[in-house]
Amino acid sequence: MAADTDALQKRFDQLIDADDRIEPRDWMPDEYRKTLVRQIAQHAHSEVIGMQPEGNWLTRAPSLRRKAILTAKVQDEAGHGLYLYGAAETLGTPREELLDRLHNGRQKYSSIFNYPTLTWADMGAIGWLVDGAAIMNQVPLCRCSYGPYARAMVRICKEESFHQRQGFQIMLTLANGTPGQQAMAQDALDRWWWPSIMMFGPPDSESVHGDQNTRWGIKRFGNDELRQKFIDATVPQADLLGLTIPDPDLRLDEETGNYLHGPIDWGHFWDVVKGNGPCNRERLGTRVDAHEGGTWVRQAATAYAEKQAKRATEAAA
Ligand code: BYC
Repeated sequence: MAADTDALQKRFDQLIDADDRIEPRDWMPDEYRKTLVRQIAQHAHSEVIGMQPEGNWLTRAPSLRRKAILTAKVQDEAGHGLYLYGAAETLGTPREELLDRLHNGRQKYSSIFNYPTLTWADMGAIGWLVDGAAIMNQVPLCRCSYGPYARAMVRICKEESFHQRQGFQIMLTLANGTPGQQAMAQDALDRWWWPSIMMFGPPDSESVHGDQNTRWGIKRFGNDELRQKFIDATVPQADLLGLTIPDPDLRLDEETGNYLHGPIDWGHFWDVVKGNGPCNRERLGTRVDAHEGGTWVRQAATAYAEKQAKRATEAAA
Protein backbone atom coordinates (compact mmCIF):
# COMPACT_ATOMS: atom_id res chain seq x y z
CA MET A 1 0.00 0.00 0.00
CA ALA A 2 2.75 2.44 1.02
CA ALA A 3 4.68 1.43 -2.11
CA ASP A 4 1.59 2.27 -4.19
CA THR A 5 1.32 5.69 -2.58
CA ASP A 6 5.01 6.28 -3.18
CA ALA A 7 4.57 5.52 -6.88
CA LEU A 8 1.53 7.78 -7.10
CA GLN A 9 3.34 10.57 -5.29
CA LYS A 10 6.28 10.15 -7.65
CA ARG A 11 4.01 10.41 -10.68
CA PHE A 12 2.34 13.51 -9.21
CA ASP A 13 5.73 15.13 -8.53
CA GLN A 14 6.82 14.37 -12.09
CA LEU A 15 3.73 16.07 -13.50
CA ILE A 16 4.30 19.12 -11.31
CA ASP A 17 8.02 19.28 -12.17
CA ALA A 18 7.22 19.04 -15.87
CA ASP A 19 4.76 21.92 -15.44
CA ASP A 20 2.02 19.58 -16.63
CA ARG A 21 -1.60 19.63 -15.52
CA ILE A 22 -3.20 17.58 -12.76
CA GLU A 23 -6.70 16.47 -13.77
CA PRO A 24 -9.63 15.44 -11.52
CA ARG A 25 -9.08 11.69 -11.91
CA ASP A 26 -5.35 11.89 -11.22
CA TRP A 27 -4.05 10.94 -7.81
CA MET A 28 -3.08 13.97 -5.73
CA PRO A 29 -1.88 14.49 -2.16
CA ASP A 30 -4.65 15.30 0.31
CA GLU A 31 -3.05 18.64 1.15
CA TYR A 32 -2.96 19.66 -2.53
CA ARG A 33 -6.67 18.84 -2.85
CA LYS A 34 -7.45 20.65 0.39
CA THR A 35 -5.64 23.87 -0.44
CA LEU A 36 -7.20 23.94 -3.92
CA VAL A 37 -10.71 23.54 -2.50
CA ARG A 38 -9.89 26.32 -0.02
CA GLN A 39 -8.57 28.72 -2.65
CA ILE A 40 -11.08 27.97 -5.42
CA ALA A 41 -14.03 28.13 -3.03
CA GLN A 42 -12.77 31.39 -1.54
CA HIS A 43 -12.46 32.71 -5.05
CA ALA A 44 -15.98 31.52 -6.01
CA HIS A 45 -17.46 33.04 -2.85
CA SER A 46 -15.69 36.33 -3.66
CA GLU A 47 -17.26 36.43 -7.11
CA VAL A 48 -20.73 35.85 -5.68
CA ILE A 49 -20.45 38.20 -2.68
CA GLY A 50 -18.72 40.65 -5.05
CA MET A 51 -22.03 41.10 -6.88
CA GLN A 52 -23.47 42.98 -3.91
CA PRO A 53 -21.48 46.25 -3.84
CA GLU A 54 -22.10 46.83 -7.55
CA GLY A 55 -25.61 45.36 -7.47
CA ASN A 56 -26.48 48.22 -5.11
CA TRP A 57 -26.01 50.66 -8.01
CA LEU A 58 -28.01 48.87 -10.72
CA THR A 59 -31.09 50.96 -9.98
CA ARG A 60 -29.09 54.18 -9.71
CA ALA A 61 -26.84 54.02 -12.78
CA PRO A 62 -26.74 57.46 -14.43
CA SER A 63 -27.97 56.29 -17.86
CA LEU A 64 -29.60 53.30 -19.52
CA ARG A 65 -26.30 52.49 -21.23
CA ARG A 66 -24.41 52.45 -17.92
CA LYS A 67 -27.17 50.36 -16.36
CA ALA A 68 -26.95 47.77 -19.15
CA ILE A 69 -23.15 47.58 -18.84
CA LEU A 70 -23.26 47.25 -15.05
CA THR A 71 -25.98 44.59 -15.24
CA ALA A 72 -23.82 42.60 -17.67
CA LYS A 73 -20.80 42.91 -15.38
CA VAL A 74 -22.70 41.73 -12.33
CA GLN A 75 -24.07 38.81 -14.34
CA ASP A 76 -20.52 37.97 -15.42
CA GLU A 77 -19.49 37.73 -11.75
CA ALA A 78 -22.29 35.23 -11.13
CA GLY A 79 -20.99 33.22 -14.08
CA HIS A 80 -17.46 33.29 -12.65
CA GLY A 81 -18.81 31.94 -9.38
CA LEU A 82 -20.49 29.16 -11.32
CA TYR A 83 -17.33 28.09 -13.20
CA LEU A 84 -15.34 28.18 -9.98
CA TYR A 85 -17.84 26.16 -7.91
CA GLY A 86 -17.79 23.71 -10.82
CA ALA A 87 -13.98 23.53 -10.67
CA ALA A 88 -14.09 23.00 -6.88
CA GLU A 89 -16.69 20.25 -7.29
CA THR A 90 -14.29 18.28 -9.51
CA LEU A 91 -12.19 17.92 -6.33
CA GLY A 92 -15.03 16.08 -4.62
CA THR A 93 -16.66 18.80 -2.49
CA PRO A 94 -20.28 19.51 -3.45
CA ARG A 95 -21.45 23.08 -3.91
CA GLU A 96 -23.95 22.80 -1.07
CA GLU A 97 -21.10 21.99 1.29
CA LEU A 98 -19.04 24.94 0.03
CA LEU A 99 -21.97 27.29 0.45
CA ASP A 100 -22.56 25.97 3.97
CA ARG A 101 -18.94 26.74 4.80
CA LEU A 102 -19.36 30.30 3.48
CA HIS A 103 -22.61 30.85 5.33
CA ASN A 104 -21.18 29.49 8.61
CA GLY A 105 -18.09 31.68 8.29
CA ARG A 106 -15.79 28.65 7.92
CA GLN A 107 -14.63 29.80 4.49
CA LYS A 108 -13.55 33.29 3.55
CA TYR A 109 -14.20 35.61 0.66
CA SER A 110 -12.03 38.50 -0.43
CA SER A 111 -11.62 41.34 2.05
CA ILE A 112 -12.31 43.88 -0.71
CA PHE A 113 -16.05 43.24 -0.75
CA ASN A 114 -16.55 44.44 2.80
CA TYR A 115 -16.52 48.14 1.93
CA PRO A 116 -19.56 50.27 1.07
CA THR A 117 -20.22 51.75 -2.39
CA LEU A 118 -21.17 55.32 -1.59
CA THR A 119 -21.24 57.06 -4.99
CA TRP A 120 -21.37 56.23 -8.70
CA ALA A 121 -17.61 56.82 -8.84
CA ASP A 122 -17.23 53.66 -6.75
CA MET A 123 -18.41 51.70 -9.79
CA GLY A 124 -15.49 53.21 -11.67
CA ALA A 125 -13.01 52.58 -8.88
CA ILE A 126 -14.12 48.97 -8.46
CA GLY A 127 -13.77 48.20 -12.16
CA TRP A 128 -10.48 50.02 -12.48
CA LEU A 129 -8.79 48.97 -9.23
CA VAL A 130 -10.56 45.84 -7.97
CA ASP A 131 -10.86 44.16 -11.35
CA GLY A 132 -7.40 45.49 -12.19
CA ALA A 133 -5.97 43.82 -9.09
CA ALA A 134 -7.98 40.68 -9.85
CA ILE A 135 -6.48 40.47 -13.35
CA MET A 136 -2.94 40.90 -12.01
CA ASN A 137 -3.57 38.14 -9.49
CA GLN A 138 -5.55 35.83 -11.74
CA VAL A 139 -3.77 35.85 -15.10
CA PRO A 140 -0.98 33.65 -13.62
CA LEU A 141 -3.71 31.29 -12.35
CA CYS A 142 -4.47 30.45 -16.01
CA ARG A 143 -1.23 28.43 -15.72
CA CYS A 144 -2.24 26.82 -12.43
CA SER A 145 -1.28 23.15 -12.16
CA TYR A 146 -4.88 22.03 -11.59
CA GLY A 147 -6.54 21.76 -15.02
CA PRO A 148 -10.19 22.69 -14.27
CA TYR A 149 -9.15 25.77 -12.27
CA ALA A 150 -6.68 26.91 -14.93
CA ARG A 151 -9.28 26.52 -17.69
CA ALA A 152 -11.94 28.39 -15.72
CA MET A 153 -9.48 31.22 -15.18
CA VAL A 154 -8.88 31.72 -18.92
CA ARG A 155 -12.47 32.75 -19.51
CA ILE A 156 -12.73 34.68 -16.26
CA CYS A 157 -9.66 36.76 -17.08
CA LYS A 158 -11.00 37.67 -20.52
CA GLU A 159 -14.18 38.96 -18.92
CA GLU A 160 -12.31 40.75 -16.12
CA SER A 161 -10.40 42.68 -18.78
CA PHE A 162 -13.67 44.16 -20.06
CA HIS A 163 -14.64 44.96 -16.49
CA GLN A 164 -11.39 46.77 -15.86
CA ARG A 165 -11.79 48.82 -19.04
CA GLN A 166 -15.35 49.82 -18.21
CA GLY A 167 -14.26 50.94 -14.73
CA PHE A 168 -11.40 52.98 -16.11
CA GLN A 169 -13.78 54.50 -18.65
CA ILE A 170 -16.15 55.61 -15.87
CA MET A 171 -13.20 57.18 -14.03
CA LEU A 172 -12.02 58.90 -17.21
CA THR A 173 -15.47 60.39 -17.81
CA LEU A 174 -15.64 61.68 -14.23
CA ALA A 175 -12.05 62.93 -14.29
CA ASN A 176 -12.85 64.96 -17.41
CA GLY A 177 -16.14 66.18 -15.95
CA THR A 178 -17.18 68.98 -13.62
CA PRO A 179 -15.15 69.82 -10.49
CA GLY A 180 -17.81 67.94 -8.50
CA GLN A 181 -17.37 64.82 -10.64
CA GLN A 182 -13.58 65.08 -10.38
CA ALA A 183 -13.87 65.30 -6.60
CA MET A 184 -16.13 62.24 -6.61
CA ALA A 185 -13.55 60.27 -8.62
CA GLN A 186 -10.76 61.34 -6.24
CA ASP A 187 -12.84 60.41 -3.20
CA ALA A 188 -13.48 56.93 -4.66
CA LEU A 189 -9.77 56.44 -5.32
CA ASP A 190 -9.01 57.59 -1.77
CA ARG A 191 -11.34 54.97 -0.31
CA TRP A 192 -10.54 52.03 -2.64
CA TRP A 193 -6.78 52.32 -3.05
CA TRP A 194 -5.58 50.66 0.16
CA PRO A 195 -8.26 47.95 0.24
CA SER A 196 -7.31 47.07 -3.38
CA ILE A 197 -3.65 46.78 -2.40
CA MET A 198 -4.70 44.42 0.40
CA MET A 199 -6.49 42.08 -2.03
CA PHE A 200 -3.14 40.44 -2.79
CA GLY A 201 -2.98 39.03 0.71
CA PRO A 202 -0.45 39.45 3.52
CA PRO A 203 3.27 40.03 2.96
CA ASP A 204 5.12 36.90 1.81
CA SER A 205 6.76 36.72 5.23
CA GLU A 206 3.30 36.15 6.77
CA SER A 207 1.74 34.13 3.95
CA VAL A 208 0.67 30.70 5.24
CA HIS A 209 0.15 28.92 1.95
CA GLY A 210 2.38 30.92 -0.40
CA ASP A 211 5.55 28.81 -0.53
CA GLN A 212 3.90 25.42 -0.75
CA ASN A 213 1.35 26.59 -3.30
CA THR A 214 4.11 28.06 -5.45
CA ARG A 215 5.98 24.74 -5.29
CA TRP A 216 2.81 22.98 -6.41
CA GLY A 217 2.36 25.39 -9.31
CA ILE A 218 -0.95 26.70 -7.93
CA LYS A 219 0.43 30.18 -7.37
CA ARG A 220 3.06 31.40 -9.81
CA PHE A 221 4.11 34.56 -7.96
CA GLY A 222 4.19 35.62 -4.32
CA ASN A 223 1.75 38.15 -2.86
CA ASP A 224 4.43 40.88 -2.66
CA GLU A 225 5.49 40.59 -6.28
CA LEU A 226 1.92 40.74 -7.57
CA ARG A 227 1.08 43.70 -5.34
CA GLN A 228 4.14 45.55 -6.62
CA LYS A 229 3.25 44.79 -10.24
CA PHE A 230 -0.24 46.15 -9.64
CA ILE A 231 1.08 49.37 -8.09
CA ASP A 232 3.58 49.84 -10.93
CA ALA A 233 0.85 49.39 -13.54
CA THR A 234 -1.71 51.58 -11.79
CA VAL A 235 0.27 54.69 -10.82
CA PRO A 236 0.67 55.89 -14.45
CA GLN A 237 -3.06 55.27 -14.99
CA ALA A 238 -3.89 57.52 -12.01
CA ASP A 239 -1.56 60.17 -13.50
CA LEU A 240 -3.42 59.95 -16.78
CA LEU A 241 -6.69 60.48 -14.93
CA GLY A 242 -5.19 63.45 -13.10
CA LEU A 243 -5.96 61.78 -9.76
CA THR A 244 -3.70 61.49 -6.73
CA ILE A 245 -2.97 58.14 -5.12
CA PRO A 246 -3.57 58.54 -1.37
CA ASP A 247 -0.06 57.53 -0.36
CA PRO A 248 2.27 60.43 0.54
CA ASP A 249 5.27 58.06 0.53
CA LEU A 250 4.71 56.83 -3.02
CA ARG A 251 7.74 57.50 -5.23
CA LEU A 252 9.51 56.02 -8.19
CA ASP A 253 12.67 54.10 -7.42
CA GLU A 254 14.82 55.12 -10.41
CA GLU A 255 17.08 52.09 -10.00
CA THR A 256 14.43 49.36 -10.08
CA GLY A 257 11.68 51.23 -11.92
CA ASN A 258 9.28 50.19 -9.14
CA TYR A 259 7.08 52.54 -7.17
CA LEU A 260 7.98 52.44 -3.48
CA HIS A 261 4.87 52.68 -1.33
CA GLY A 262 4.13 53.69 2.22
CA PRO A 263 3.28 51.29 5.06
CA ILE A 264 0.22 49.07 4.62
CA ASP A 265 -2.14 48.83 7.59
CA TRP A 266 -2.10 45.03 7.99
CA GLY A 267 -3.86 45.33 11.35
CA HIS A 268 -6.87 46.74 9.50
CA PHE A 269 -6.62 43.99 6.84
CA TRP A 270 -6.74 41.18 9.42
CA ASP A 271 -9.60 42.89 11.18
CA VAL A 272 -11.61 42.86 7.94
CA VAL A 273 -10.62 39.25 7.21
CA LYS A 274 -11.79 38.25 10.70
CA GLY A 275 -15.23 39.69 9.99
CA ASN A 276 -14.98 43.19 11.44
CA GLY A 277 -14.90 45.29 8.26
CA PRO A 278 -17.51 47.98 7.59
CA CYS A 279 -19.88 45.65 5.67
CA ASN A 280 -18.97 42.04 6.63
CA ARG A 281 -22.18 41.35 8.53
CA GLU A 282 -24.36 43.00 5.90
CA ARG A 283 -22.73 41.10 3.02
CA LEU A 284 -23.00 37.69 4.65
CA GLY A 285 -26.51 38.41 5.93
CA THR A 286 -27.69 39.36 2.43
CA ARG A 287 -26.10 36.21 1.00
CA VAL A 288 -27.70 33.90 3.56
CA ASP A 289 -31.10 35.56 3.04
CA ALA A 290 -30.79 35.17 -0.74
CA HIS A 291 -29.88 31.50 -0.32
CA GLU A 292 -32.76 30.79 2.03
CA GLY A 293 -35.18 32.81 -0.09
CA GLY A 294 -34.11 30.81 -3.13
CA THR A 295 -34.83 27.40 -1.57
CA TRP A 296 -38.13 27.05 -3.43
CA VAL A 297 -36.40 27.79 -6.77
CA ARG A 298 -33.85 25.02 -6.18
CA GLN A 299 -36.61 22.64 -5.09
CA ALA A 300 -38.71 23.45 -8.15
CA ALA A 301 -35.71 23.04 -10.47
CA THR A 302 -34.86 19.67 -8.91
CA ALA A 303 -38.46 18.49 -9.13
CA TYR A 304 -38.59 19.52 -12.79
CA ALA A 305 -35.29 17.81 -13.60
CA GLU A 306 -36.45 14.62 -11.86
CA LYS A 307 -39.70 14.66 -13.79
CA GLN A 308 -37.88 15.14 -17.08
CA ALA A 309 -35.50 12.30 -16.25
CA LYS A 310 -38.44 10.01 -15.37
CA ARG A 311 -40.16 10.86 -18.66
CA ALA A 312 -36.96 10.15 -20.60
CA THR A 313 -36.58 6.76 -18.85
CA GLU A 314 -40.23 5.87 -19.56
CA ALA A 315 -39.89 6.90 -23.20
CA ALA A 316 -36.76 4.77 -23.58
CA ALA A 317 -38.41 1.69 -21.94
N1 BYC B 1 -9.15 38.53 1.69
O1 BYC B 1 -1.32 32.29 2.97
P1 BYC B 1 -1.97 33.43 2.27
C1 BYC B 1 -12.32 39.08 -7.68
C2 BYC B 1 -6.25 34.85 3.76
S1 BYC B 1 -12.50 38.01 -6.51
C3 BYC B 1 -9.51 37.56 2.56
O2 BYC B 1 -1.09 34.38 1.53
P2 BYC B 1 -3.07 32.43 -0.19
C4 BYC B 1 -13.45 39.87 -8.18
C5 BYC B 1 -5.95 33.51 3.09
O3 BYC B 1 -7.12 32.91 2.58
C6 BYC B 1 -11.07 38.26 -5.50
N2 BYC B 1 -8.64 36.62 3.01
O4 BYC B 1 -3.14 32.84 1.33
C7 BYC B 1 -14.73 39.43 -8.04
C8 BYC B 1 -5.32 32.75 4.25
O5 BYC B 1 -6.35 32.31 5.15
P3 BYC B 1 -6.87 30.75 5.17
C9 BYC B 1 -10.64 36.96 -4.96
C10 BYC B 1 -7.38 36.68 2.54
O6 BYC B 1 -4.29 31.62 -0.46
C11 BYC B 1 -15.79 40.22 -8.47
C12 BYC B 1 -4.57 33.83 4.98
O7 BYC B 1 -5.17 35.06 4.62
N3 BYC B 1 -9.58 36.41 -5.76
O8 BYC B 1 -11.22 39.21 -8.00
O9 BYC B 1 -1.75 31.83 -0.55
C13 BYC B 1 -15.54 41.47 -9.02
C14 BYC B 1 -3.09 33.84 4.66
O10 BYC B 1 -2.86 34.26 3.31
C15 BYC B 1 -6.96 37.65 1.63
C16 BYC B 1 -9.10 35.21 -5.51
O11 BYC B 1 -9.57 34.53 -4.64
C17 BYC B 1 -7.90 38.61 1.21
N4 BYC B 1 -7.59 39.60 0.36
O12 BYC B 1 -3.16 33.84 -0.95
C18 BYC B 1 -14.24 41.89 -9.17
C19 BYC B 1 -7.95 34.78 -6.38
N5 BYC B 1 -5.66 37.45 1.35
O13 BYC B 1 -7.45 30.48 3.80
C20 BYC B 1 -13.19 41.09 -8.76
C21 BYC B 1 -7.42 33.45 -6.00
C22 BYC B 1 -5.27 36.40 2.08
O14 BYC B 1 -5.70 29.90 5.48
N6 BYC B 1 -6.81 33.45 -4.67
N7 BYC B 1 -6.29 35.94 2.80
O15 BYC B 1 -7.93 30.76 6.25
C23 BYC B 1 -5.52 33.76 -4.45
O16 BYC B 1 -4.77 34.09 -5.34
C24 BYC B 1 -5.02 33.62 -3.03
O17 BYC B 1 -5.93 32.82 -2.33
C25 BYC B 1 -4.81 34.96 -2.28
C26 BYC B 1 -4.28 34.65 -0.87
C27 BYC B 1 -3.80 35.83 -3.01
C28 BYC B 1 -6.11 35.73 -2.16
